[in-house]
Amino acid sequence: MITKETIRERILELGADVCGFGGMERFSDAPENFSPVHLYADCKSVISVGVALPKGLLRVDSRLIYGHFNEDVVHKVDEIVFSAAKLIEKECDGICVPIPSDGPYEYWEKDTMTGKGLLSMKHAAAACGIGQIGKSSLLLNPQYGNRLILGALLTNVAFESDPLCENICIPGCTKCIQACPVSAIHDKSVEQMKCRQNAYGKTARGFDTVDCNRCRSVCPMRDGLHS
Ligand code: B12
Ligand code: SF4
Ligand code: SF4
Repeated sequence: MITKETIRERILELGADVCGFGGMERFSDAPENFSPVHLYADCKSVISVGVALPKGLLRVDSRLIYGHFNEDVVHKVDEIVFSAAKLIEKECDGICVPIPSDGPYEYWEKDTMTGKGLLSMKHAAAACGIGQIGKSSLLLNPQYGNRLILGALLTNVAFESDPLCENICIPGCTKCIQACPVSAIHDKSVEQMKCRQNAYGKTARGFDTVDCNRCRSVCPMRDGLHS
């Protein structure tokens, strides 16, 4: 069986910028429906991956350019976790379940337009030592700031958890909360209806747009710690 470090190297070669490992002890506080074992009963470890958007995408109007690549990278992350799942099944004689990076998901409250992912990728990434959730409700990573698109796979192979990551959300800073045009951000979570109605639209031609990413673009940590 290849080592955890070799698997990490191979996942980075597949195109991930970051990769972390977390055992089930890291998910003991997760609500039952959002625990990895709820999706896959034999899960022993979660492997979280992230692909960073280029810094430039947070320096232009978000509607078309950012909107397009934000969506595009979600598919890239899905491809990485799919290939990584096959790699681990082959090299470690384990079983792996790649999880969709964004949609589809089942949970939907129509009245409040509230959806919940099959697995919260931000919580999974934090549990795997990739970052910490900031006041914006986005994951902040010391090297890539809030620019990571996240994905994860579940496996029955038990890997040792990586160390948890430092929290780089700035004490006393509230820029993301102040910048939200619809005051949707409270206590590290987001009122989904307000955000959805403000942030997503279509052009006259029918192309999807991302009309707002202010909580991401105004963050002094958007580029990470050492930019
Ligand atoms: C639904 C959704 C949204 C919703 C809700 C966002 C949110 N903050 O949760 C809306 C439409 C508002 C949204 C907007 C955006 N989103 Co979005 N979204 C998702 C999606 C599909 C599901 C997230 C989810 O389930 N949220 C609901 C849950 C987590 O929130 P909750 O009810 O408060 O959960 C509680 C409990 O369930 C519990 N919990 C749940 N799981 C666990 C696990 C553990 C271990 C513990 C302890 C607790 C716990 O803790 C929570 C707090 O009490 C994820 C993809 C995914 N599968 O994760 C992307 C995702 C969160 N979105 C992302 C992005 C980029 C955005 C936008 C920036 C897009 C844009 N406009 O440019 C905005 C940012 C808004 C913001 N400030 O958060 C990225 C975030 C990347 C990052 N670096 O953090 C994700 C991860 C997509 C991806 N694959 O990369 N999004
Ligand atoms: S994307 Fe825009 S509307 Fe949604 S929480 Fe961030 S700042 Fe608010
Ligand atoms: S804008 Fe400030 S408060 Fe919000 S996530 Fe970034 S550092 Fe934290």
